[in-house]
Amino acid sequence: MALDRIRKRPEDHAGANLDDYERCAASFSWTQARSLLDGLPGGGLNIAHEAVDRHVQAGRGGKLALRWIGRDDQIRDFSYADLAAQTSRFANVLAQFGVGKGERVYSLLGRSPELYIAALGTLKNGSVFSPLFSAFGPEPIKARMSIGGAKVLITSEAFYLRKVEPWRKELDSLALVLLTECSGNPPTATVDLAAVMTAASETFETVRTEPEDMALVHFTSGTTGRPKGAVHVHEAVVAHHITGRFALDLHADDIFWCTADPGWITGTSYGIVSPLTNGATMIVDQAEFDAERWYRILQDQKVTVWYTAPTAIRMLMKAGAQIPKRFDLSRLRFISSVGEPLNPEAVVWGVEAFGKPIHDNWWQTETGGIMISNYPAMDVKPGSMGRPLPGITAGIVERRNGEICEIDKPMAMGELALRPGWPSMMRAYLHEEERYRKCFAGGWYLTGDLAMRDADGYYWFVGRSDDVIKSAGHLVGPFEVESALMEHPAVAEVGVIGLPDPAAGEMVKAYVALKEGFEANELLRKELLGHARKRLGPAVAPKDIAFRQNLPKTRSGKIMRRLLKARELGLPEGDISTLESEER
Ligand code: 6R9
Repeated sequence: MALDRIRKRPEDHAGANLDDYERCAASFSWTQARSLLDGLPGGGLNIAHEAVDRHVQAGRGGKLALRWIGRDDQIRDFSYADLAAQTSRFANVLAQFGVGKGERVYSLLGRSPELYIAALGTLKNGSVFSPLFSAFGPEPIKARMSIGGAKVLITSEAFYLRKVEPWRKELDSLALVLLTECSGNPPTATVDLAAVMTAASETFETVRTEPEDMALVHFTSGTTGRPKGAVHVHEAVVAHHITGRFALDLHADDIFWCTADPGWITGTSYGIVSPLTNGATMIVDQAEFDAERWYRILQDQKVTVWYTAPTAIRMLMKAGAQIPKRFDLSRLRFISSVGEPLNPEAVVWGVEAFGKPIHDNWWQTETGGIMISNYPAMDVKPGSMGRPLPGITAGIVERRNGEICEIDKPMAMGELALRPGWPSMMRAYLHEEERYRKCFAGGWYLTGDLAMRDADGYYWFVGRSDDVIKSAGHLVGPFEVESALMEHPAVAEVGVIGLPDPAAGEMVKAYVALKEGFEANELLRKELLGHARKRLGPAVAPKDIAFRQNLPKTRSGKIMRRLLKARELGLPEGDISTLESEER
């Protein structure tokens, strides 16, 4: 079924927060958005206060804040008052160990209640929270913790022993390791979190943070170099709050399920902060994707707003549109997706399976919150990311004679750019002044994505302007993968690219040239795959490796990933004027 527009009728969006896009965008101001929140006495602002304690102080402490569903279906409920108490305990634990304002607290946890408590407790203590994805292997963990100067790590005993302990001594800054799921006596130089939590007090006065104080560091990947730590400040909460209202249509009586892991920024901005500041009930599922399980959660938990990702939607599509028919999904009011291109077929499939379209939206680790979105009260054009949030000015730009110019022509391709100044914009890449500066030109923040805007102001994603890979929603930096493979004694050179994959969007593939004396065979291929998986973890490691005698390189010796990709896919090779002659 080809559909160029899914029309919205008034009954489709009765009571929506954003009931008239044009009017709302015209009258919007960030000052007004800020006035929806409390603030701390004397002009301070703290994300955890807005997410949790504000509701308790206003008499809403009994409301269910977080329902956690364990892998084995065990349920643990936390009211806003429970969350306030638990996060205060955690803040007290940090304070007792001398962890202060601005110091970095990392998590390496699956989606356990401790992760959510640690995130908010860290912010209460005025410290900076940096969640790592638990599917990372030791290398990505070590790189991110050393860039950020981690002072504290909270992780499970099993993760600690496998992924951190072997290199811990190399990280001088790491003073405290708090362990969950301790099997007995905690290993040397670690602390059993449960024991210190029990002993800690349930009251804690939120440390006074200023709007511009650092709150969160989320790591993202570029084409080259080390991972980039995008710095977000407490002021970001203004954007988390208002974009949740507008783009996800969050209301206080919603039951909201964001399926993202907090190790990815979506799982923090919208899997912790936004639903809580909006006073909703949020669902967290510890288990990994499973089609039946997901429909059952939507049904049993009476989920009203659901925020997920294209890879998951494609997997649901694969399982068939008949399965959802077996479940009562009548409470589901709004479905939304982010992270990769959402194919028009998926939007239309949503209508078939759920009786409503899936609303795509676009943003990045750097933007901290949703920037472009489809809204309840706006027609959906399947395949389009929608229109800028109120308060956000977007444009399509190109570089002409070194100057950044806006392209006004409908459906002309250029780089997607945003006018800086919204509250959740990153304030820096940690210790990477130059890379940060390069993101801005001509009064724009340049996103690195290529896009088009149509005559109605809808944005259409075209692709990325760099070599970063988006696999199952996660950004993978080719350089990080190449570096891990280069450590293997057999590897002389390596180029890593993303190839189209029907489920994951893109699949990481490495091309390896071997050193003299090594033979390209299946055994070595498997060994290299295993080596990469062990170092990098399953979320980052290549799924496939091919041997090449020579890799295409520029005259300056850089591997031309683009050319590798074009050749693999049989596409035109484009400009190869810088290509060093190669023996094929
Ligand atoms: C939130 C998040 C950002 C990059 C972004 C773009 C891609 C995100 C998209 C999308 C097409 C969408 N991306 N949303 N591409 N359609 N709706 O994903 O952050 O992990 O930093 O990735 O993801 O390429 O630049 P992050």
